[in-house]
Amino acid sequence: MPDIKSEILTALRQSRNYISGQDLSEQLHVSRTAVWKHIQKLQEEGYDIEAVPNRGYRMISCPDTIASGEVVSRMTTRWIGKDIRYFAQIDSTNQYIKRIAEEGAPEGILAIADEQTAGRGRLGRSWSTPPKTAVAMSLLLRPTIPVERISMVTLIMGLAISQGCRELYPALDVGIKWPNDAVVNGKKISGTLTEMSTDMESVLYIVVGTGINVNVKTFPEEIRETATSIALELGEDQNRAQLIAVIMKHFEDDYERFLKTQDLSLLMDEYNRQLLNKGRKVRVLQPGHEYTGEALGINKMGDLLVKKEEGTVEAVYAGEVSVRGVYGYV
Ligand code: BT5
Repeated sequence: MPDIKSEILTALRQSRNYISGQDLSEQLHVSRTAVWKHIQKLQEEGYDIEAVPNRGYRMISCPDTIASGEVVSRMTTRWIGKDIRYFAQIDSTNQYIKRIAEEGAPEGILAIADEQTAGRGRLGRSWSTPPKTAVAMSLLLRPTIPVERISMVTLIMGLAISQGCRELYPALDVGIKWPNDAVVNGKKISGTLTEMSTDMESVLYIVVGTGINVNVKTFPEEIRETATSIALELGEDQNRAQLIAVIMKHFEDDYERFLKTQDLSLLMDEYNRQLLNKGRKVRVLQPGHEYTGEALGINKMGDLLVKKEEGTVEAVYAGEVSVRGVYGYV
């Protein structure tokens, strides 16, 4: 449930002109004094809110914060992220969601953090989330689908990130590197790690965790060549809360389409249009079975179809293997 603070932020953002204390107090069912106190708190947090006697309040600018009030006030989803847990610093948002999922937390909860001290990638790799410039977020879902279909959710989040970036930043040339990366100019701006807990053959819960380099300016030595950020590519900082809200809206729509068919048949065309590997040479790094071929696109199971040199087409399953571009990262 949105709290008073995020409702005030939503109202200020929606009105282009001044909104009176009286209107706010009626809209939110609290006293004018309470409205004023919340406005003061927001000003202390860095919101530039003008207060003019007899006219009311007007938001001039807001800080680049992903504290829950700011994100909640921008969310337009139906059920995802209605409960947001914000952390200035945490080990890993995926770990946090796993902890609460084990205690029975319901699906839809979104954890977001300004910094991770032990962020993780796929296959035991690590993920860098420097303070206050990146986004680290994890979503708790409890789908009733077969275990082998869970890896498709990683592709859906990859698609939602690419869609969200395209909607907000038309100048950013973003695409997807199968299965989970969002890539700009051949460098990675985002990755997704989906983890699950199962009981015999059913899924108890899944955690979909995403890291996005939004306003990050420097990277650790070992990823300097392969990582970039939205701000570095566009030349100016971007609002992280707005990006989270827009991605979540796309994810919710895409995920609901996925649940209808339990595969990617309603999403694969759009995914393939944004897939950077398509038509390129890739090297498939499968334990004990490495080969090179041309990536054709995904099928409705989310497998990458790779045409080998001798002409046969292999479907590469997202859960177990990596692919590398032969002439670069993509
Ligand atoms: C991923 O793994 O791309 C999944 C990353 C998921 C991170 C999120 S953050 C919120 C949630 N909480 C967590 O603990 N994790 C999730 P993979 O495809 O394995 O890529 C990992 C590789 O990307 C590393 O080995 C590095 O080479 C590189 N890398 C690490 N940090 C990076 C960054 N910030 N930007 C670009 N590349 C990075």
